[in-house]
Amino acid sequence: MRVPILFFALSVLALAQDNDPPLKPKPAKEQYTKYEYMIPMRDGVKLYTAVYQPKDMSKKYPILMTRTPYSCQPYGADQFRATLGPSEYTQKAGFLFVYQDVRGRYKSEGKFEQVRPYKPTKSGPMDFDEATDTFDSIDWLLKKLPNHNGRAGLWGISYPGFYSTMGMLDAHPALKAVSPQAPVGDWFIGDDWRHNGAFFLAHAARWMYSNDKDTQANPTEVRKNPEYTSPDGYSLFLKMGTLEEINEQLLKNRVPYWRDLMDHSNYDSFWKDRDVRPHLRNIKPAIMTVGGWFDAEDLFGALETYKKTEANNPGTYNILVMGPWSHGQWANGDGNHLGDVPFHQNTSRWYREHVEFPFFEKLLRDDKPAALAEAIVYETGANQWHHLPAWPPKEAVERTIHLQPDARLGWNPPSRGGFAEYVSDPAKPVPSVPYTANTMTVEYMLDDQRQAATRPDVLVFELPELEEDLTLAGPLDVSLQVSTTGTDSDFVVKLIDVYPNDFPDPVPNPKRVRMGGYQQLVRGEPFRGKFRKSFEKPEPFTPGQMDKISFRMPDVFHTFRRGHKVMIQVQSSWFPLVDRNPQKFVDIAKAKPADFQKATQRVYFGPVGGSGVTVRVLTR
Ligand code: PG9
Repeated sequence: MRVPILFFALSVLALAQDNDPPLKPKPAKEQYTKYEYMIPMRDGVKLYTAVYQPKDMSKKYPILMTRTPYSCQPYGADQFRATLGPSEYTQKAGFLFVYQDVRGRYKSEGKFEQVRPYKPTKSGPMDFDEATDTFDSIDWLLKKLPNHNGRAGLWGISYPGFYSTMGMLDAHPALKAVSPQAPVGDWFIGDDWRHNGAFFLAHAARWMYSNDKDTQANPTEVRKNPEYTSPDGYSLFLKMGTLEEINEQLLKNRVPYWRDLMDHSNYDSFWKDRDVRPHLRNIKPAIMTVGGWFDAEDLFGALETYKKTEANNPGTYNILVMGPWSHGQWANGDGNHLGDVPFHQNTSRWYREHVEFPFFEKLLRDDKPAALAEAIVYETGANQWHHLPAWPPKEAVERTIHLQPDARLGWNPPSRGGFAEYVSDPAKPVPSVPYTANTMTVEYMLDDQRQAATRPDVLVFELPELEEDLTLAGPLDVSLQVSTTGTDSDFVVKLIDVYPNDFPDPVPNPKRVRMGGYQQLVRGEPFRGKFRKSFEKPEPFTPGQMDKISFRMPDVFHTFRRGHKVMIQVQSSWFPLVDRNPQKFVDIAKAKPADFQKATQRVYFGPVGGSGVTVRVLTR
């Protein structure tokens, strides 16, 4: 919903820096008393809930709850979390902070289900889902806590972000403010495990190992990290081989959730039941969705949660915050850089103080919305916050960047047709990062792509050096004409900001990074070719025959500065970020070593029906 603040039309808050010393609230134990409860749900199952109550009982406080599958530890009424609530600002202000282990996790009773599907129709008064568990918990807290003010808020990052989204549905009337932060939206199309059907191997392997209770003898035990035998994930995963071998060797075939993912290679009801988007209707609380432009896990979910809530709930207070962040980077620290890229301001601290805190404080303590714009969005490349009346900006204009012969890009289709060709070899996939790592790294989404550009199996296309700043705001629509000599193949498309050769290095420069000619990834996504016609019913390619692949990459808000260049790279592997496509039409979860084969890929360009990326250009 458009927030009625007219002066917020495309305004820049250039002085958004927060150079004050960081706020240090009193230790939680001095300001709060902790209570532990087992709260009964409508079906009798009890959920472990910790309440941190301000010691000053002369006032009434709003409830601010988070629900987690990751444990509310430490347990015990005299054991305190190091910090309380979403930030130092809320901790200092005083809320009734509530932490709950979701159904079936750690100290809560019941059976856990990964991203439990929402049930739009309940089978009876005892039937439950995460929405009813949230409702029942708030209802109980309002009856039992002595000094609440009758208003509740809900927040959470990542998996707890998903539980926040669930709490928005059929919400308790006292639930006034919800902030899903990096929430899961759809696990097959763009979040966590699969992007356009391609499996995010390094992330899934680490997460499954650490988080599935079946890997732990004691269900209340803390999370463990995988026992990788090498820091070099590229050779480690390559040597393990197929997905079946990775399951055997790393997970010892003990993680049921991994098997679930492997049993559902196509977009079937397992995934569709977990797609929260169709249910984002009839939303009553105020919503602030928060995400990071470089969130490796749930960027898709954050953008989709905001957009679908906006589209389907015209009267609902619904705002979006997108910063230059990795997964959850907004919650801690200053947020003044990510990887090699500096932001020159304390973006995370600024957000916590000037956006998140007023959102909860005003709605929950004062019962009126804070003066926040509809879209508080950070423009990467130019390093500026904007307060916009809509996202994406309505004035952004669609234009297509066309792939051209001779490694060029152009704003018009080329006058002659042709193709660029490379051999993709699953035995030597393109490394996903230019350094040694055995997990998906938090900064991979803006890493330097120079090493990739040198590979013969990576196509590189460039626009001439920009004479004016070029700002892109909104989604990127990829359309490729391709052929492969195999029967299945991935196509990874990367939009890159190439810095000028004289771009200064950081001072100090402990990592000895050279920023001249840096190729900063702005957005990149894989597409698993067999899903080009349908995610439900994959189809093989006919070897050598031209075919079309089109898909949408998540929004960007990025300015390529004057003197920089726009680059697009196309490749068929991105390893070990994405599992290797055998390039043969098989169920990849069951692929055997002999299935993996080289393929010659062609990407075509031409006056009609060529390849390109449609962007939204913002002129100011
Ligand atoms: N992105 C992770 C996740 C979310 C939902 C389900 C499974 C994993 C997380 O960091 O919580």
